[in-house]
Amino acid sequence: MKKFFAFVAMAAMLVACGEPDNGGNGGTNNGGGNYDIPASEITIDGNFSDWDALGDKASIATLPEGAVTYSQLKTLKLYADESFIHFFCEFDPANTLVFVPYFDIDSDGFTGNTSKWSGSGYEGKAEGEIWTWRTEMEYDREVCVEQLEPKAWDPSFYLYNEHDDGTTTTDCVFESGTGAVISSVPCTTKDGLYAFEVSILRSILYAYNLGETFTMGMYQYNQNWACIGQLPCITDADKSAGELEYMLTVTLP
Ligand SMILES: [Ca+2]
Ligand SMILES: [Ca+2]
Repeated sequence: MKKFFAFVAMAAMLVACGEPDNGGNGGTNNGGGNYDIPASEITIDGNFSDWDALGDKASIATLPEGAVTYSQLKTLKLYADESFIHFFCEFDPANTLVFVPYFDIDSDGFTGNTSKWSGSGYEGKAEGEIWTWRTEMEYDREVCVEQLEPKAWDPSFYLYNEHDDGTTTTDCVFESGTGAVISSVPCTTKDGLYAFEVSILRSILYAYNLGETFTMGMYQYNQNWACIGQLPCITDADKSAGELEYMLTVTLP
């Protein structure tokens, strides 16, 4: 639980500081946070030529050839600089509701939650909707009935905690709406695909105690919270052959 309190303290400190200033990043500031944000090689503007310019400085995962379990997420790019962890996603938007990045904070595949990638176990995640839906009440619960418009991603952050008594909990440590995450609204790219780009202020991840390198992967969920996209991923044939599936490595400068 030590991490939890450190995270909340950092969040409170960030919310308390400075005047609004998006600096060189110039993106959609989702919430009410006030930060001085320095310039970055990635500008959150829905123009992805800055990602092309990064070349192999970015870590990139693409959908492999062959049958895969979840196929709607086509490309994931990750890049970290002194201030931000940036990501880019290109995806088939059909029935999309939520994107969730997972962080293997200790780069140890045997610690944390190992239910998503066989070679990586995550301790941190962030959940945010990327599309609006019209909802209706069905009996006593609200259900998504019509996919409407894309929207900027504004997640809440969670830690997966294992306790001494053997139980596990997933605890929210940082709510959405702080402005510490800057996201473009998904826009069309090619062949019916959409893409968006995001910058996460590294300061809000300090309580995750990220090492110089860590691993990160992405899930795309539909309106019923069923997975429809995953990167990185390996083919079903490679899974059957016993290969391990790893998340993507990110190196912090
Ligand atoms: Ca851009
Ligand atoms: Ca781990």
